Amino acid sequence: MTASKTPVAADLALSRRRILRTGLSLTAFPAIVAAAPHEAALRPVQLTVDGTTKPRVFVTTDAGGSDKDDLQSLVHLLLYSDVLDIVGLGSSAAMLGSGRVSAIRSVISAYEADRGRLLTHSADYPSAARLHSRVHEGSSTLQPAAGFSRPTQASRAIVAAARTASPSNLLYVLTWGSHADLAQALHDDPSIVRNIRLISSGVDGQDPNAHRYLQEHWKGRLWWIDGATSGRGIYAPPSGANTPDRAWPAANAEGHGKLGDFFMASTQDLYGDFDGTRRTDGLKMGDSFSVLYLIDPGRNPDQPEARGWGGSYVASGPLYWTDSRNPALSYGSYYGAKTVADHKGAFLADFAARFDRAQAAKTK
Ligand SMILES: [Ca+2]
Repeated sequence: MTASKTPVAADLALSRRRILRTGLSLTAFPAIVAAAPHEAALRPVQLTVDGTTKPRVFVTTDAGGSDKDDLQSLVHLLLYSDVLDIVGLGSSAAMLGSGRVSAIRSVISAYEADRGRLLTHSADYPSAARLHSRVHEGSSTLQPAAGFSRPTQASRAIVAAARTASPSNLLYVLTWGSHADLAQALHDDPSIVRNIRLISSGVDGQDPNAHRYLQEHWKGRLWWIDGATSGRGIYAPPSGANTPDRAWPAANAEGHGKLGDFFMASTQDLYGDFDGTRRTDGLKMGDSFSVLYLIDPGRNPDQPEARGWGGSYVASGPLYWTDSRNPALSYGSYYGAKTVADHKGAFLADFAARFDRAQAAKTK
C-alpha cells in the first residue's frame, strides 16, 4: 500500500481562492502515463478566466428516485459550475437500479437552455456537451460482503480523475448516493487515495458493505468528512422536523430559467407524498452541504473544523471528521445541523443570486 498516514499535504492544497500566476506551466504536474481516453481529456488544472483555481469535483448521486432532493442538489451544483471543475458525475444509485444517468442528463439539459444567460454573468460555465461527457453509470447492485466487486463506468472514471489529480491539486469526491463506486475505485487502484478528499453524506444504508469497506480499510488513510446529519441544517428547523421550506423556491427559483423551473418541479413529493398533503414539498437538497463546503468564499477547505457554509466537523481520528455530537449544535436528532443552518441566510442569498443569473442576462 502506498498510501501515507501523514496528512494529505494539507499545507500544499490549493483553494479556489488562491490565485495562480497566469501561464502556469502544466509540466509542473506529474505526466499522465498510459492515460485512458477520458483520463487524457481531463486537464490537470482548470482555472477561471481570472486565474483562480477551481476545485476538482467528482459527484456520485442517487438522483432518479422518488426522493427528488438530489435533483435539487444537481441544479445547485450546475449553477456553481463556473467556479468548480466538475470532472465527473456518477450515478451511484444501487438501491434504485441502473439507468439513472438519465436523471443527471435531464438537469444538464435544463442547464443548457440557460447557459447563454449564465455566460453573460461568468465566462466560466462549461458547455453542456462537456458535462454530458463526464456522466457515468455506476453500480446498479449492492456490493457483496467484501465491499467491492466489478469496475463500473463510474468507478473507472473516479480512478482516472484521481490519477490526474495530485496532492497539490486534489480531487474532491462528493458522495450523495451509495459508496459502491468509490469503494470499487479505491480497491482497483489504492494509490489514488493520496489525491482524494471525500465529503460524504449519510449513505451507509444505500450500500452497507461498501460503506463498511471504506470504514474498515480506508478510514485513517483517506481524507474524509463523513457527514451523516449536518447537511440537514439546509432545510430542517431547530426541532428537526421534516418540513422543507416551500416558500423559498416559489419566490427564488420558479420562473428563473429552465433550471429554476426544474428546481421547483423537483420540490414536489420529496418523500413520496404518502399522506396526500404534500406537506414535505419544498427546498431540501440535504447533500448539498458538500458543495457549500467548497463554494463558501470565506472558507479554507483544509480546515473541516472551522465555521462555514458546509458545516463544522469534529476530528474523530487521523484524516477523519464527523458531525459534532454537541447537543447545542443538534436540530432534533440531526447532529451538527446547526453548524450548517447558522449560515443559511448567506448561502441561500447567494443561491438566489445564481437563479437570477439563469433568469436574465447581465445588462451592460
Ligand atoms: Ca442523495
